[in-house]
Amino acid sequence: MTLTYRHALGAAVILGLASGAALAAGDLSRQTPIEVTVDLGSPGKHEFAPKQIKFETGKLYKLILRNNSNDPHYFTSHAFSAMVWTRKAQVTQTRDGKSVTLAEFKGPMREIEVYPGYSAEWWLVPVAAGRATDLRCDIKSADGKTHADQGMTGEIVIE
Ligand SMILES: [Cu+2]
Repeated sequence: MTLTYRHALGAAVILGLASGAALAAGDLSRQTPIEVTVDLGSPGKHEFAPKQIKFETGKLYKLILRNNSNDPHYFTSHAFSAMVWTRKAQVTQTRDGKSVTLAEFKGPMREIEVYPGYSAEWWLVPVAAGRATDLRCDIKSADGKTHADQGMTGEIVIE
């Protein structure tokens, strides 16, 4: 019994090695990520740059949300979050010229807030095509208006 089991296991390992490439090709989460950078605000301006973001279904993306402004900003689109599968979100920092990961979050993502001078990475695979027109930042300014009211809105297209 033990011998048979070992034999079967050995065969499975050999088979696994032989078909490793084919298996990896089917695992969409293990692709080399396509980098997409979105600037959340710029000094004195509340806006997403670019304002329209494009993705394709089935590809792994590293969506870099970079905040070079003086205010915190949200990246909120519930329509978008419902059309993607999240591999992880992570916070990185540059130390001695090298990117170091400080934290990694696993599970579905709804929105991300990025603080001034920092960036966050959202690793995702779009699983449905469509148009999300609800991208916005709902942070309130001193005058009571949200950043979205001041133009910090955008659109995400998944083809
Ligand atoms: Cu904002």
